[in-house]
Amino acid sequence: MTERTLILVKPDGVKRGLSGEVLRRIEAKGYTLVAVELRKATPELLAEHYAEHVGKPFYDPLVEFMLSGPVLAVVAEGQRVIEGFRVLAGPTDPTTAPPGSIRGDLARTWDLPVIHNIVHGSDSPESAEREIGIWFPGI
Ligand SMILES: Nc1nc2c(ncn2[C@@H]2O[C@H](COP(=O)(O)OP(=O)(O)O)[C@@H](O)[C@H]2O)c(=O)[nH]1
Ligand SMILES: [Mg+2]
Repeated sequence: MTERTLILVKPDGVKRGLSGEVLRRIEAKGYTLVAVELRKATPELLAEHYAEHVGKPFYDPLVEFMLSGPVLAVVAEGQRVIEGFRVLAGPTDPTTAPPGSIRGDLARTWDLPVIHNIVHGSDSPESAEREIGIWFPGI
């Protein structure tokens, strides 16, 4: 069954000129781009997007980071794309993310209050539906 996922190239990725590289990897894997838009987040939008993290110690730095520049918001489509993009992205910690993954190849650890790891990808069908509704209402 075809499904859709919400992907963000975070401000670190956009600033470093890696938007095209992330899109290239999504397309090279065989997924279809449904929507691609350079966007400026807002605190309200991020409170919805990162609802599961509100109140955690890294939440405020995470919001500040996500507001530090534009993000590339993407909807991609394909069989098992939610799981598939999480594998393309690699685990949250870029130091131990395997080479070959976006985070493993393109990100590293810095002495910063929040992890800079290039991309966000929805983690379940429920998250994907919710997040696509937040970033692309009406799609
Ligand atoms: N400083 C810090 N940042 C974190 C931590 N966990 C997550 N983050 C940041 O918050 C984002 C959202 O966290 P999460 O949903 O758990 O990870 P993801 O699904 O792999 O992006 C991550 O991508 C990181 O940018 C943490 O333990 N410490
Ligand atoms: Mg997450």
